[in-house]
Amino acid sequence: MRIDVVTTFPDMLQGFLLESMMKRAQEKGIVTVHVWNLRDFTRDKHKTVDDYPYGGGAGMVMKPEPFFRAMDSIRKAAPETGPVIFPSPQGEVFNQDSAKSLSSEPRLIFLCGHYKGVDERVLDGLVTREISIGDYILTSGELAAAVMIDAAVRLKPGVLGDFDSAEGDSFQQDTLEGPQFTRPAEYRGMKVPEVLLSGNHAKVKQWRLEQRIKRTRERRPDLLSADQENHKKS
Ligand code: JA5
Repeated sequence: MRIDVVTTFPDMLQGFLLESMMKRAQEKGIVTVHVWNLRDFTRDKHKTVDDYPYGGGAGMVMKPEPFFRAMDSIRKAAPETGPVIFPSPQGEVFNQDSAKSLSSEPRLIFLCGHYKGVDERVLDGLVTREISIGDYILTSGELAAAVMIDAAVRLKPGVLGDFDSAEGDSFQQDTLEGPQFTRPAEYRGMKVPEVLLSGNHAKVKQWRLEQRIKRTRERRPDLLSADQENHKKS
């Protein structure tokens, strides 16, 4: 999979691309990421990427030309097709199904906005998916793009080891994770639940399922289906 990101703040992405899962995915050759600086596609001395809004009003709007020129270069650099994503609170809301759909694309292109927004012709002429990562305001699209990239890339075969494979994750199984403990068995008076020290694997498994369901019922009852409630009884 090839990922291209167009941004006025390349450094906002570099850190996360160089660490942890994203680093390993690139080392294994499962994904290649190219970060493009939008200012490299300006043609004026001051590398201007924004301008005043037609019709007036507060805030600046990102100019269309640098985005169109960047897309010309990106498409020339690699021909693979895939969605052109604009992170925006106006978009469809991202979830684990969205992550799965992105993870199976051969190519992802993210165009990151800043300031008040982007000239509508960028959305009409270049963008194929406008995606929100939730109902809150961010200053720019980079962090939202990073969230979507992380969620998608970790689902690609071979990125996670067998050990922490995505199979058991929350949402993959529609319940939250239960509590986890490691040594020591007692710390500052706080004890690890007895069942986990018992060595009884059947009891441990049943306890963990109960804990997941209890936590999900308390915190995210919207996730709980009748199916999982039935599991508990059996
Ligand atoms: C702001 C110009 O879903 C949360 C999001 C907030 C936000 C996103 S996604 N993009 C932008 C942006 O501001 O491009």
